[in-house]
Amino acid sequence: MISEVTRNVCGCNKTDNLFVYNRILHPTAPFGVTLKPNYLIAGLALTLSLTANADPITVATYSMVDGAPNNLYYDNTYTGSNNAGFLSGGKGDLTDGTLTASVALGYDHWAPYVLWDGKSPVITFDLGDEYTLNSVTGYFKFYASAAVYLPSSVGLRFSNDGVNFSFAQLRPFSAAERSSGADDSNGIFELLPTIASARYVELTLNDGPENRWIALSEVTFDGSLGGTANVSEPSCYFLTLFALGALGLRQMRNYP
Ligand SMILES: [Ca+2]
Ligand SMILES: [Ca+2]
Repeated sequence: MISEVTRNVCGCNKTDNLFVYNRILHPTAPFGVTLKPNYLIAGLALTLSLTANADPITVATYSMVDGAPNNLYYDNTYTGSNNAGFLSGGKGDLTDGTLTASVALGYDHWAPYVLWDGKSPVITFDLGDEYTLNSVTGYFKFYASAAVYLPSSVGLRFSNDGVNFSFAQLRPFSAAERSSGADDSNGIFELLPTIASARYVELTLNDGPENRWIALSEVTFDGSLGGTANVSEPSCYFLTLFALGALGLRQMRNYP
């Protein structure tokens, strides 16, 4: 399961990092090379450098089809234009910093959320510049007794020009995740399966089998300014091991 607590800045998961950490504690680097402490420190610094520099990203604008035509289910604070229900050029409920809110007291309390009924909304976020993304977090609401559910999955695509999208990823929600929340509990989930770089991030909230409501209050992004080639988690992991191995080989040359 991918969750926000198992992903670090590098995009490697904690199991991968634990393995690297053990390699450092027990200094037998790849290729059977034994590392001296100064190289271990250098390797550790490199590992840390790969896992640093992730900060919250301020979304410039997002566009999407507005929520269900019912008062508070709209994107009530949206600042951009509304063209027959298509919102563009602004920000609103999904980026206003209100991550969660209780709706236990009734329908009047859904304002912080955008709700869609029986739809699979496509939301395109413009981050204003290209970032290497470490994390995309979605803040959903569970309320099964009011027919509010998680999506079945979230599709992700990425772009630097806002026109051509690629590097498609899918973040499915398991049955256990979809049934994990009681009424009015918050479904806070990591949505990014694999580290990616982009200026534009398109999320498709795929409607669940219930074909009913999805309620979303916020989407947050973490990463570092500047793009890299889209790399996978194993690539990240092997890059770290390769660096450690290279340091070990250099040590062999210096200390025959
Ligand atoms: Ca919000
Ligand atoms: Ca709203």
